[in-house]
Amino acid sequence: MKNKELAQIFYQISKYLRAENISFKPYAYYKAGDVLEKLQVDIKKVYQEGGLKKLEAMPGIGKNIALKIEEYLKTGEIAYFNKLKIPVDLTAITSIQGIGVKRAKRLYQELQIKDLKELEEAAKKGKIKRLKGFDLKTEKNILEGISFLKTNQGRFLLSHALTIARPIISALKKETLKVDLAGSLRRRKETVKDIDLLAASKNPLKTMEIFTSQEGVEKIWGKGETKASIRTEEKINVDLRIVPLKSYGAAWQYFTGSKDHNIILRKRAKRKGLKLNEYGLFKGKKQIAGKSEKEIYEKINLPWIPPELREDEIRIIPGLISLKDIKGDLHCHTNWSDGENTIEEMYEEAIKMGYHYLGISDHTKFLKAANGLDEKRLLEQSERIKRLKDKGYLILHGCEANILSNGSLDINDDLLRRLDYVIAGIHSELNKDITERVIKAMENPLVNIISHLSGRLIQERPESLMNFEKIIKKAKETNTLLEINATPKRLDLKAAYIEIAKKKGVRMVINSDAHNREQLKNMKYGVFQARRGGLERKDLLNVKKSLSF
Ligand code: DGT
Ligand code: CA
Repeated sequence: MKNKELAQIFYQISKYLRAENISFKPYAYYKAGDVLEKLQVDIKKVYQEGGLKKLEAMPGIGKNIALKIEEYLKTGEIAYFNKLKIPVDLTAITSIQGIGVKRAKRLYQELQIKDLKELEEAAKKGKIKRLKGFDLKTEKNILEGISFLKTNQGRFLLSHALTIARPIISALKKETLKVDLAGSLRRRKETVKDIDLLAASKNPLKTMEIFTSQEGVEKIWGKGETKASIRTEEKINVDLRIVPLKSYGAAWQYFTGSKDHNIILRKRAKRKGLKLNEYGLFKGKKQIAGKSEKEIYEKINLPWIPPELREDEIRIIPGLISLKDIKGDLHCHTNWSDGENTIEEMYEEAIKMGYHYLGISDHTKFLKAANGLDEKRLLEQSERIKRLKDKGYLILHGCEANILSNGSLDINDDLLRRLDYVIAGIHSELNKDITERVIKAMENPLVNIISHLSGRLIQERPESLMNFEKIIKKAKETNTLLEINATPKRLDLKAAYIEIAKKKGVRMVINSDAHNREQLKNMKYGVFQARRGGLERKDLLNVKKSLSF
């Protein structure tokens, strides 16, 4: 199918156009990419059946884009894209902090830099700082960014790996008795090395055949009756193990890990005179459990432990948060700032998801690149939202104000006072100690929530320097909520911080930070992270069905 290839091209066109500050068009291409990526039928078939007309009838596909799809299906190329694109590994280069598409283009035009290796060489030779608009700081950032990337190599972001795993599982479902995720992916680690799958099947050879002959398999490392390994075109390895039903629970437990957790369980079993391995729990030669995970945990006097908690110690948390507990989202952006959808569209999606309310929190004026709202536009937005509230919309009006260098906010208090709540976040000078800035912001009684505290981007940007203990203490004292940001690249607070904040009695809120309606669904990643941090319902604000600050 050409769907994915085309989607990638449209995403790239969108990126290039955005870099040129062209309005509307980037979103149209982004949307078309999204539609194609999710399309279940082959786009070629759609075209063969009904030509341009049928393409145009698809949601999100206009005439212009339909013509480009036709061109691609006929010639394998899109001239418009060829003209725009540069032979640069954009994904890699733009993953460096401070390098967007625009700068990547200039680096190519002026220094012919095409990939990270060439970028590193140029930075080491001091060539970057000599370019207009670049300086020593950019050069330093580039070198730091590259060395940071190197330490993370070979691991995949949780959301990415889950997206790859889902269709594989669906394909296997038809041909198996049971099939499940295992390994770090089931434990919802921030990043995973590979995808571990487990299945039970009446016909293992046939199941393995389906597994290894799927679309998107780039390489088959091995294929037997109990184990097969492949690499997908996304360059991630997938292992599938097939076990008999009577050992399924034991194998699922074993291959879920973590290794540390397995060691703890095995020791517990041993103390009771039992033996635990991937085939089952044994008393002498007799298997006394193994069909389900639950019976194994029970026989060694433990409740079933959720995978997110299976790390290096046993944690039993009865009120552990789950996705269905979430009743609303308090952090999202609309097309009033840098979001892609209207307030109404975001709200519609939130209601579709079963939420009881949605908080709108656009950027404020310091973030010019994000079209941040100044006092006047924030006031206009507040009037608009008031009209919607009058119509019965359960919207809370907030904003994501910027914490400036000295800890003050970029919007005056009189205006903030008119809002239902205020989020404050740091979006600048992330490479300096942020402790005092955050503390000063929390001391402002109008600030209710601190967004994505550490500022890290997984595999891209390390967290900012901060005295976390001190921040936690102040959050408790001022009754400020800490956000668990669910954006897959952020997951900020990280699990270890969530655990500490919880112990100190600081309340938290899980927010998607969505910039379009689809991204509201990122909430689940925040919930995974909160579960890994042992968060209970009582620690969380947005489990309540109605809110007031
Ligand atoms: P990853 O792949 O690095 O993201 O993390 P995992 O936890 O998925 O590790 P992986 O794929 O090497 O192994 C999957 C699970 O299999 C692991 O979580 C626990 C189990 N396992 C693998 N090797 C061992 C071992 O030597 N001892 C024990 N007790 N368990 C193991
Ligand atoms: Ca793994």
